[in-house]
Amino acid sequence: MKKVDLRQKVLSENEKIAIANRERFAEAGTFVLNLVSSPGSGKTRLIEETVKALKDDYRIFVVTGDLMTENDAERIGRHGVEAVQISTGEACHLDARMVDEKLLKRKASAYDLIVIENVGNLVCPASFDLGEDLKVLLVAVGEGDDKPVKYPPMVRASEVLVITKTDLMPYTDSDPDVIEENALRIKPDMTVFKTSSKTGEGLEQWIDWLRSQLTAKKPKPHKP
Ligand SMILES: Nc1nc2c(ncn2[C@@H]2O[C@H](COP(=O)(O)OP(=O)(O)O)[C@@H](O)[C@H]2O)c(=O)[nH]1
Ligand SMILES: [Mg+2]
Repeated sequence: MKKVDLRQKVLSENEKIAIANRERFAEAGTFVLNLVSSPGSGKTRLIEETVKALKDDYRIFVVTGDLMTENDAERIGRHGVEAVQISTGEACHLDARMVDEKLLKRKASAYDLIVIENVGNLVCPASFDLGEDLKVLLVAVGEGDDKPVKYPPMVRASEVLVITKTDLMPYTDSDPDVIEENALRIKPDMTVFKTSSKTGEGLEQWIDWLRSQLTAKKPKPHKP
């Protein structure tokens, strides 16, 4: 009897849509980030800080994914940028079709930067390309310095590591340098930032890097 690999089929369907999404973003010159981490590592908070820093210079759209609630989109929407929630129900990740559906009514060319906050989970989102330019992995101080070596597929899938909540260092036995070393053991060419959304530490470097990426994708953005 012939065995059919259903998982492979689902992934290829996702890949097709991801390729179409990526082409659309490339045509529009829209830079797209896909933020992945455990629940509570500070994705929404980092997006809030990013939006505050960039919203006067760039047209930004945020897509947030969670199983339930519109909380994150509401938090980000308060800063005056467009934010929509995808409630995945029981799904542990966003897929390319969900992102495509959220963008159908909004032309990608209407935005310079799209930030996608994936469902909090260090496993499933690694396997699903959404058509983004880069996956950004967040690991918070205090969540376990060995997280990168426990979840290597997520590290391999990500180009950037943001070590968050550095302000918590005095209260934990966690060391951001150890988190960084563990990630670089899996993927030596990762770009690494160490940030605190509470004190602002390291945010300037993150924002400067993001500006350089935006300029590389579209040299002359339309101001909002
Ligand atoms: N002390 C501190 N708390 C933070 C920082 N970033 C996020 N938090 C808090 O950590 C909790 C989870 O953050 P959130 O952004 O919702 O995480 P998400 O689930 O990854 O989106 C919230 O109470 C945040 O206010 C930080 O840099 N320092
Ligand atoms: Mg969140």
